[in-house]
Amino acid sequence: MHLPAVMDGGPHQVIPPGTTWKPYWKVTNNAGTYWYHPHLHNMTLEHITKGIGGFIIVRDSAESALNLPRTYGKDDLPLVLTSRRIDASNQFVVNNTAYGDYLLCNGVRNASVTLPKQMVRLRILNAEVERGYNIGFSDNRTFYIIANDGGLLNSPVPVTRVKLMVGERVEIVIDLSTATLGSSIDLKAFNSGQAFGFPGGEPATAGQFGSLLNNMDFNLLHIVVGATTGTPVLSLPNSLVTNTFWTAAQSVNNRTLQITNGNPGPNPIPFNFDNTSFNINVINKSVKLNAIEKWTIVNNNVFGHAFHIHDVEFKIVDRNGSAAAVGNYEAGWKDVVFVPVGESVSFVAKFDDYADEVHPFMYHCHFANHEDDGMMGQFVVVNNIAGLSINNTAPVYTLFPNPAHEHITILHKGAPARLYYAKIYDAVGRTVLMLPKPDLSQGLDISDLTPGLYTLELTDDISKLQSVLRFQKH
Ligand SMILES: [Cu+2]
Repeated sequence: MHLPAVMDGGPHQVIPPGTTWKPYWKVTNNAGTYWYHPHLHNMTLEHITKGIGGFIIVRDSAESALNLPRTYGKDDLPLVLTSRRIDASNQFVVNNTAYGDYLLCNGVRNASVTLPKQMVRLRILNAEVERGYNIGFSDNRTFYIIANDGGLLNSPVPVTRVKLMVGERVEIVIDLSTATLGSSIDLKAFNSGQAFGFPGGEPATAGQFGSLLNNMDFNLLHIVVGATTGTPVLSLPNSLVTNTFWTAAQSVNNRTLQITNGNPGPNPIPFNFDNTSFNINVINKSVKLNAIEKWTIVNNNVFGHAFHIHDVEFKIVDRNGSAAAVGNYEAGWKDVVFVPVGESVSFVAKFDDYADEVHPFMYHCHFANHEDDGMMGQFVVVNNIAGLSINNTAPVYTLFPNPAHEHITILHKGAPARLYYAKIYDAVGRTVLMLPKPDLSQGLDISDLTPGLYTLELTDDISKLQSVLRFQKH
């Protein structure tokens, strides 16, 4: 999502046990289907496998003005697709497993649903570790793509198949209005016979890159046609929204990232960018606030990858240097793009609104195993204003009342302090509260804390210098 980096929850934002982290932001993304999950480095595969994640469905006035199915659970269903391997103790296998053996749709095996005899919208997320899906229906019918990762397309795109890689979302509409009541149809992955480099096309049925679902067609969701609802949508609008995309000609900075092999050796790191594996202490790229940039991801490696970038939605402008090679199924705003083996993809994005020299945003392969192994980098968006004088002394804060019960007021020169971050530690040094950019106009809310002595670590919003104060909660 487009939000301040300090609210983004990247690998830097560890939430210790027993701690509450309170990010907040104004949602400015287009209406669309988004999702969240933890981003602790080296832990993404395990966290996603164990099921921590969820959808964020954004609505807005442009989408609401259209005659589209949007009744949640009736004619508008989010579908999270993934698969799991299960061990002899009926536990999810976490280690050395790129592909599961059993497909789960919204956490259910052999999922089935009754959908009304009318236009129905499916918001599909690929939440796999690595597997891609070549999605279609058992009767090979035409369906309509209405949205990519970052919102509605200009107009519905008719297809019979759409490839969905890890992290990607697609909103589709299917027309069940002419189907026979009680008949059924299957949403399927047509994954047999894919070109080499399609994740899940490998022939093996066991081992790290094997799976009982590899290189075959399998069901995602069994659909039974039920009765029409009271106010059905029976046709699709010819046009949806008018997107204004950034163009390659507007780019002020072109970057190229090579997908490369990591260091071979006893503990090999399979993939990275520009021969550099992720290092939490290294900022890989610096982008100027408001810059429009073109990034080209070149994959002269041995397998396909799903490139994802935080903060922005981008427009794919070429594949292998050809604008015509960009599919109309991926013509909208995107934040994940598949880069097949031996190919390159260019996209253009504008890095607006949020500058922060301390907290970075991430870019990475969205295959969780690749990301965990170091196929990730970080960038800061910087706002270099000439002549800006940075105060490099820490402000002196006033704290009252102290002891306090509900709220504690933090003032700097008589006004509410402007903080980049506030952290509260208990008497034994445990972090209990982490507050990025807290609004201190009403004071700091300490009502949830148990009585005791606390340490307050305040990071100034301008100088980023830290001050430590103590208070008592009664
Ligand atoms: Cu990858």
